[in-house]
Amino acid sequence: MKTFFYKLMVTTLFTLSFSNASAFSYVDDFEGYEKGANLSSGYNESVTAGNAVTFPSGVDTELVSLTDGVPGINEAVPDSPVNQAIQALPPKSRSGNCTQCAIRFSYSGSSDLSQDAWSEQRFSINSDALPQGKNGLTNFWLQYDLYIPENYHFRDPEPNASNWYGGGDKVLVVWADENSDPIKPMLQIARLMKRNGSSGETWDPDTAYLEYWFASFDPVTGERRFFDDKGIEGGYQVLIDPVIDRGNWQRRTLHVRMPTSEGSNDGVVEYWVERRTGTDRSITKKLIDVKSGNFFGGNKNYLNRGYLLGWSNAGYNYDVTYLIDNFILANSIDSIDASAIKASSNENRLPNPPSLTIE
Ligand SMILES: [Ca+2]
Repeated sequence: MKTFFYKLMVTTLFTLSFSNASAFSYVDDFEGYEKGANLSSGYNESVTAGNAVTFPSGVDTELVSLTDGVPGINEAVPDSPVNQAIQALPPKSRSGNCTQCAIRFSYSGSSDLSQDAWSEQRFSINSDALPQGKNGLTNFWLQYDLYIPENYHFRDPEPNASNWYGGGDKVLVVWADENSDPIKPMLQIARLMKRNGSSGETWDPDTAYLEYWFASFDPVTGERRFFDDKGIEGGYQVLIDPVIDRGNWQRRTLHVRMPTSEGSNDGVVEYWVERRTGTDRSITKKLIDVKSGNFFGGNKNYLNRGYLLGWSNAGYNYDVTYLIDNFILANSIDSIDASAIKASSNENRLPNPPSLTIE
């Protein structure tokens, strides 16, 4: 299989150039893996040698079947939403027994406000899957589904702090090459909570606001430079709205196009969240929209690694479990569900049906 894959790549390279026709696309709905497999310890690499993307390590992640009920989630989880971009492809042949399978992320809660929490899943592009001379993707599309449980909460570990916002919990990080090298393109998306006001009033409890930054190598100083570092001033974009997101799936999509040169300033960063994915009440909003990025990465002008979720500075009062499914990493918009990046014309913030009252 691996040999065949290699030959296919070589043949492709001889006949097509990477820029116009050599599509890179990896999709994974996690079906057919072994139920309960520990993704934190390299399980995926052991069963998917030759895959274009592997999930080499993580923290407190495992593969679970939604049909069995998910440990740590009390409610019945709605089936993973269909992603047409995955559905259209032939199913992967795997020997495991997991159906309606997804990655479970377990965060441990504590009544101690100083206690952080941690769960994450790393992913990495297999260099064998790239054309010779390419180390990563300069046009990077990442799409995945995230389930936000009914007991999701976002506590304030420092309720007496004077900053209006706090937190900084990791949501998604992507970068080039091994993490030990600090000077390389690296994009981090995190989330902030809105703290109590000066007179003790609470604003938007449990609402998560987006913050992000993008750093790359500065050829002038030889140091890391931050292209963008947007927190609360970045438009007050809501990442998790507890009223509509609890008990639902979100389809999240990140697009990064690296600048073509140091002086071109044509880098792109875009990020969309589709809420209530898989229902007839889905709504989509674009949370990041950058079209003039100057984050050229020099000889590392690409992305090839990342992790999903990650460290929670705020921690949790009690255990919270998230799910991720329908993972796509590609170099073309053609490989993702493009319907999930069409912004809705209005933001229908109707609550979920169980709490809707008609008078
Ligand atoms: Ca699945």
